[in-house]
Amino acid sequence: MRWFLLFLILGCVHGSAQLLLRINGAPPVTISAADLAALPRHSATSNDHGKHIPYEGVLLHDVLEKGGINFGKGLRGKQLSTYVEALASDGYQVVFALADVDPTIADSGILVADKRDGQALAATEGPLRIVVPHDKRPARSLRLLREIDVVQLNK
Ligand SMILES: Nc1nc2c(c(=O)[nH]1)N[C@H]1C(S)=C(S)[C@@H](COP(=O)(O)O)O[C@H]1N2
Ligand SMILES: [Mo]
Repeated sequence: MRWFLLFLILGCVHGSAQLLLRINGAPPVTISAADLAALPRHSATSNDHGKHIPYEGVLLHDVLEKGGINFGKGLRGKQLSTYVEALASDGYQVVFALADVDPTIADSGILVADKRDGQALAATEGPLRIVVPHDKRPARSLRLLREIDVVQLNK
């Protein structure tokens, strides 16, 4: 019973694989674990100081599309001065241009990953993290992903 409670508490602290998505200051919507599970799976390798680590998850592009970003036949106009900010539960933040996530412009393959080496992410980096496969240094591969904010600069 004591072990059961311990695992229950650890499970709650670690949290389920969900994230908040805020588009242009609107109240955030929750992208639930079920929403994520419904998206196509992709894999990518992160390059960590010469070590290649296999990750799996969903495309950041697909998460943003699910949240209402219309990529259409390719981004245009004000969408090209829009950025995507990823926020972690330790306060770390990184930004990408929305254009970097548009497959008609770049093959960035940026992932919202939930597995490393085929296993669920450890509490130190998950349950979700960003993986930027083509970066030479994993500085933008944000661990402990909590929220994504999409901000259009040119109103
Ligand atoms: N949440 C969070 N993510 C982060 C960081 C951080 O401090 N906090 N550091 C970044 C940097 S500088 C690097 S090099 C990588 C290291 O990833 P690793 O801890 O999986 O090796 O995480 C990146 N993601
Ligand atoms: Mo780093």
